[in-house]
Amino acid sequence: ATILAACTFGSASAADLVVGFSQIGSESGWRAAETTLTKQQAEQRGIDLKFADAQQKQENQIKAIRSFIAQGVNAILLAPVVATGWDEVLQEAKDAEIPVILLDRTVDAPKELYLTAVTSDLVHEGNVAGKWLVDTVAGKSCNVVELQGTTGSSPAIDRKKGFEAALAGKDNLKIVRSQTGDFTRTKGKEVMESFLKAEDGGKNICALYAHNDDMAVGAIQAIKEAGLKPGKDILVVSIDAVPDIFQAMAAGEANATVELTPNMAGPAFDVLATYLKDGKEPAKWIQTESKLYTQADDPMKVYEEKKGLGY
Ligand code: GYE
Repeated sequence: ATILAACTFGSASAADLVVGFSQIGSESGWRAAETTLTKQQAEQRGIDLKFADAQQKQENQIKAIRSFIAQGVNAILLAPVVATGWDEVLQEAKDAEIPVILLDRTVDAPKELYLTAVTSDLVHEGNVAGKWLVDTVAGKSCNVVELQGTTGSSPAIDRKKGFEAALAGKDNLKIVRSQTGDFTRTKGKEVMESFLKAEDGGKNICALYAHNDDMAVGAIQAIKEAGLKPGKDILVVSIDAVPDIFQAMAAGEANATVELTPNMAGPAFDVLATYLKDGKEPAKWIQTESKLYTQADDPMKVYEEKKGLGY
């Protein structure tokens, strides 16, 4: 894997390319920023980007890919909503000699069916979050509730795996409830409400681990409505590092987040330009960085910096 700085704004000449982008939807602030940046990066490079929003449905993504193939685009960007069910349509793209680059999520398909995947190390992100919680609670007993991402998506699978690996062997920490909030604020709030009701109003809950900040922000609302103090009565750790989580941190209502850059398209367009120019195949994985932020990292300053970056 090639590790890239969080914001790689390459400017490889990819002018006149036509690229189809099958985007999952706009379920989170992070995803909206990824879309904004992808359009900006295409514009900067003179790429004609055909954008398709799948409203989080795989069948819409498959339809969009088939449409891009019929249009004869030069390449396809795909943020795969779930990890399985892609082999057939990826084979169709390969047969049409149209390279596919995966953004921010991976697929369970043979690697020769896509050119490369630009993603973070999703297991590592969950592990960083888990290690932060282990260190923060020290030996204190702590019941954890978990808001999972979209069921069957690679981030939901891998962030769970990494978090559980960090808690392995720590008898004082226990995940008592775990359910999908589908990466959205609304669902995150709803599911957290059910966790609070099921856990004696939240008295037994010491921490929330949310697979993204949007679900954490929704859950923070639910914790407050239950009369508890998020960030104090219930620790809050999540992933993405979107601006709103830093506002919550500054208010003492969230504790930690693991950064995911929304600029996956910059590196994708760079390797695509090189590949289309001289056929040089990139590594199958271009890994983006993951950085832990806590309340000690001047959250309002980070909030201001982030606001300008596509959010
Ligand atoms: O964390 C979340 C979005 O695929 C890793 O998808 C990405 C995740 C991201 O809904 O905000």
